[in-house]
Amino acid sequence: MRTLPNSKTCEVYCVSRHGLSGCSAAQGELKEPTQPLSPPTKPEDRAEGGKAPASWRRWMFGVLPLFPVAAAIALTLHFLASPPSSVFFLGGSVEFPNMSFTSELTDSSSPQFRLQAQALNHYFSELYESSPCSSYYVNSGITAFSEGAEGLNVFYWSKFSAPDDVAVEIRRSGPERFQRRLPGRHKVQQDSRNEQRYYMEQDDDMLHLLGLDPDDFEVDDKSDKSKNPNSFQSGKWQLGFQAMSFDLYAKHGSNRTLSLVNPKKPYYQWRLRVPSGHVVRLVVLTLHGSTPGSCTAHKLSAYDFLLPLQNKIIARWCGLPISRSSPVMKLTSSGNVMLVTFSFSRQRDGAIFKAYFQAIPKEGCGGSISSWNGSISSPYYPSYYPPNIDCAWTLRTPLPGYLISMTIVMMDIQDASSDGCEKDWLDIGGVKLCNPVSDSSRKRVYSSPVSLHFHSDESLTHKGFYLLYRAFSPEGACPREFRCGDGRCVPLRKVCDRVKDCSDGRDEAKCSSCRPGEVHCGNGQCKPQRSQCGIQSSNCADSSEEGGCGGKCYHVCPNKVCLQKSSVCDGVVDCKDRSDELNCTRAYFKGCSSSSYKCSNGKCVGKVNPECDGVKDCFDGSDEMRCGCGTRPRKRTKIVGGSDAGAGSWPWQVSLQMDRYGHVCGATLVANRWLISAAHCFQDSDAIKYSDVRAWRAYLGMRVMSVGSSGAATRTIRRILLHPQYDQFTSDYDIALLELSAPVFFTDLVQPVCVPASTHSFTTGTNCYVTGWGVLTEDGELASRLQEAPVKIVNRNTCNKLYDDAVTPRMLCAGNLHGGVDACQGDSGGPLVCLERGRRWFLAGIVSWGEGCARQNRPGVYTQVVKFTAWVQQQTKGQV
Ligand code: 4AZ
Repeated sequence: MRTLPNSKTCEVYCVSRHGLSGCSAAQGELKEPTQPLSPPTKPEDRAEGGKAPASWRRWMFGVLPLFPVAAAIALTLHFLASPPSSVFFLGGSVEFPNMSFTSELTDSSSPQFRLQAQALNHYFSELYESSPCSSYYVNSGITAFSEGAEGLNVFYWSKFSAPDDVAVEIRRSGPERFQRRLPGRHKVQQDSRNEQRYYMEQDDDMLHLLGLDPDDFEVDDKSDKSKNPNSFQSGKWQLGFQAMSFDLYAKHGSNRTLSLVNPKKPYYQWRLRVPSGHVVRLVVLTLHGSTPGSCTAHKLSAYDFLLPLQNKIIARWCGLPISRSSPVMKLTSSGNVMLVTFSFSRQRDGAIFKAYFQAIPKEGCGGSISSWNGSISSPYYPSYYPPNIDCAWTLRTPLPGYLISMTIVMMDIQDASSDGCEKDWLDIGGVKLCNPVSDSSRKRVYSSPVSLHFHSDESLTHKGFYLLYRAFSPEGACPREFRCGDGRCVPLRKVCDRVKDCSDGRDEAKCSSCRPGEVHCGNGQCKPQRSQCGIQSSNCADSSEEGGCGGKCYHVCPNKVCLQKSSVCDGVVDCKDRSDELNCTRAYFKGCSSSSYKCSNGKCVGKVNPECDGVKDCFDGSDEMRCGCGTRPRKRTKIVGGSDAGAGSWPWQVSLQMDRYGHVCGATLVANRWLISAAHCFQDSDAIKYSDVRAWRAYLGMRVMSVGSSGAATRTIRRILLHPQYDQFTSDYDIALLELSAPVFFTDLVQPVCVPASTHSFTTGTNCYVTGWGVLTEDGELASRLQEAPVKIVNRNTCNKLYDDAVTPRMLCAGNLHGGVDACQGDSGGPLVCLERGRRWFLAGIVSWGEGCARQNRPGVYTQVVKFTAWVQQQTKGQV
C-alpha cells in the first residue's frame, strides 16, 4: 500500500533479564537489545567443535546412544531454566493522514476492509519483526477503522509473549514509559499521527470480543505466530463463535438503534462511529432482566475507544440501574467513536437492552463569562460528561463592586467511594470539589472574577455538575437604583419608562402606567406629581390621588412636597424654605432662628459655626465644651485619585471588617464607644447577613491594611442602630450608629472627630477630605494603605441637576466636577471631614453613593451629618 510509511522504527519495548534473551539489561530494566536474538552459545563449545572432526565423530558415536536421555534431560533443564512466559496485548489506534475513511471500512466482511486490514497487518508484522525485540512479538490484528480528523484512524492490537517479569513491567509502567526509556527509539511514524497505545487488561470478555480464544493464552506460546494468523490474514475479522459484533455509523441528525432481544451469545459488541468533529451520544432506553448489583449476571460497558480497554470505560452497569423512567442513561464520548459491550452468563429471554446513539457536534467548553446570572454545567449535562476533558471558565460580574453567589444544584463527578478528588473534579476559586459536596460548599459567595476548572480523566464518567450563579451588590440592594429580580441594578430614571431594562421586566411591572414623578389619577390619567396628599391643589381633577392619604400629610412645603408629622420639627430641614423647622413648639428651638447656634442654657448665638472654634461665644461656655475632638496629635504634615495618608493623619478613621470578607466599609469614631457609618453597609443580601453585629469588627488607628494588621485597637460591635427612615431605594437617611463593645482609649492614633451642631454649615467650596481604603479605580482593588483625597462641597442645586433630583435634603455632594478624585466602593460609611476655624476637623458627610467613581460631573454623594446631629445625640444619650 503506497500510503504506508517506509521507515520502520522500533515500536516494541524490550525488557530482558540477564542472559536469557538477546536484550542485555539488569533485571527489570528496559534496554535496547545489543545482540542478535538467537539462543546464547558458549564460545569454548564453538572452538572445540570446529577444530577436530575425528574426535568429534568419536565423540558423536560415544554419545549417540545417550541422545534420547540427554535430550530429555536438556529439555527438562531448559524448561526449568526458562523463565515462565506470559502473553500480553497492547492495543492502540493510529491515524494515517493520507488515507481516507469510507463507509465500507465499517464492515469487517467487505473487500475494502479485508484489503486495508491485510496491508496494515503486513505493516505491523514487518514493523515489529524487524525490531530488535521481535522475539516477543506474536501477531497483530486490525479490529476497526474510523474517520480521523485528517485521515483514517486504525484500531489494532498486538500480541506479545515475554518472560513474566517483562510482562509485569510493561503492565506496571505502561507502553509510553517504555518508549521514553528507549534511547533513540522514540516512535516516529512518518506517515501516522496521534498514536495512542495502551496495555490491554486481558480477560475472557476482552479476548472473546477480539475474536480470540482464551484457551490459547494460558501457556507460553511464542510459537503462536504461525499458529493463529488466519484470524486477521483473512481480512475479515472473525469473532470467536461466542461473541457477536455490530458496526454502526450515524450521520448528524439521525438516530441509530442498538437492541438485543433474546440474546443467544454471551458477548455482544457495537462499534459506534459518527463523523469527525462530532461525538457519540448513547441513550440507553431499556436494560431489563438482570440481577441488580451483580456483575456476574451481566454487564453493559461503554468505552471511549473501539477496543475494550479497561482504562477507557466511560460507564459500566452491572444489573439494572435503579431507574424505572426512560431513558435510563445518556453518555457522551470524547471523540467520534464508542464501543458498547454487553456480556452475560446465561441466556436471557425478552428485551434485554435497547438504546440509540446519535452524532452530536463536538462542544467546546469553558470560556470567559460576564453576566448577571446564569448557569454553568459540565459538557452535555445532563448527559454524562465525556472522559478526558478540561474546561476552564472565568466568571465576572458586568460591573465592578458586585459579588457572585454560586449554588451547586447538582454534582455527580466521581464515585463516592473514591478518595479525595483525584480523578474528576471541579475547582471553584482554587477549591477542588467532587462528590459528595458538603452543604457549606454548595452555596458560596465569591468575589469577581472567579475561575472554575472542570477536569475528567480518561475513564469512568458521571452525570457531571450544574450550578447557578448570580451577581449581587454587597450592600444587598442597589443604592439609588432599582434592583431587578436577578440582582441587576438599573438607574431610577429607567423605571416605569415603558422600556424593560430588567430581564424579568420588574422595572416596568408595577407602574400603574404612569412615569416616575407622575401620579395615577382615578380617571386613568397620569399627572405630574406636585404633592400627593397635597393640601392646596390636587394633581388630578378628581383629587383621587389623595384618596388614601388618611391625614398623612402633616406639612406641605411651598413647592408642594408633602411631609409626614415625623419630619416636621425634627431638627432636619426638609422644605427648601426651612418652613418645616420654623415655629416649632419644642423648647429646643424656641427663640432661636433656624440657623443660629443654641447654647446649653437655651440662648442662641448669631455667629456661624461657633462651636469649638477656640472662642467662648455662649455665656455658659457650652460652645467650647465637649471639644476633645477633631485634632490630629500625630500630624506634622483610595479613594480614587487620592494619595497615601500619613500615620495618624485621620485618627477617627475606622475600618469595618467581616470575618470572611475583610474590609467592607468605613466608619468614623465620634466618641469613645460610638462610631458613625452608613446604613447601607448593614443591609442583608441574599447570601450575607450584614445586619448581624457578631459578623463585624472595628479596627481603629489603622493605616496599612494587611493580614494580621489590627491597628491600634480592635473592637467588636455591641449594637448597630440604623436610622429608622433609611430608604434602600433612594439612599435617603443613610446613617447608622455603631456602639462598640467596650470604649477605646484615645491616643495619637485614635481620636474622635467633632460632630457638627445641627446649625453648622459647610458652605459650598469648603475644602474637605474624604478618606478610606476603598477601591482605587471603579473596577480596581481595595487600597492597602489609607487614602486621602481633597474634595470640595458642591452646590446642592448643581448636584441635583446632575443627578436628576435624586439628592435629598439629607444628602450633600462633594468632589471635583472635572472628575478624578472621589470616594468609591469600600469607602462607604467613612468620613468626609472639613477643617474649621479653631483647626478642628468636623464630620460633614458619610460616604454614601455616586454614579461610578471620580467621573466628570458625577460628584460623590454623602449623608449630610448636620441633619442627624439631634438623632445622634438622642441615640447616644448625649455621649456624642
Ligand atoms: C459604593 O459603592 C460607592 N463615588 C461609594 C461612593 C461612591 C460610589 C460608590 C461615590 O460604596
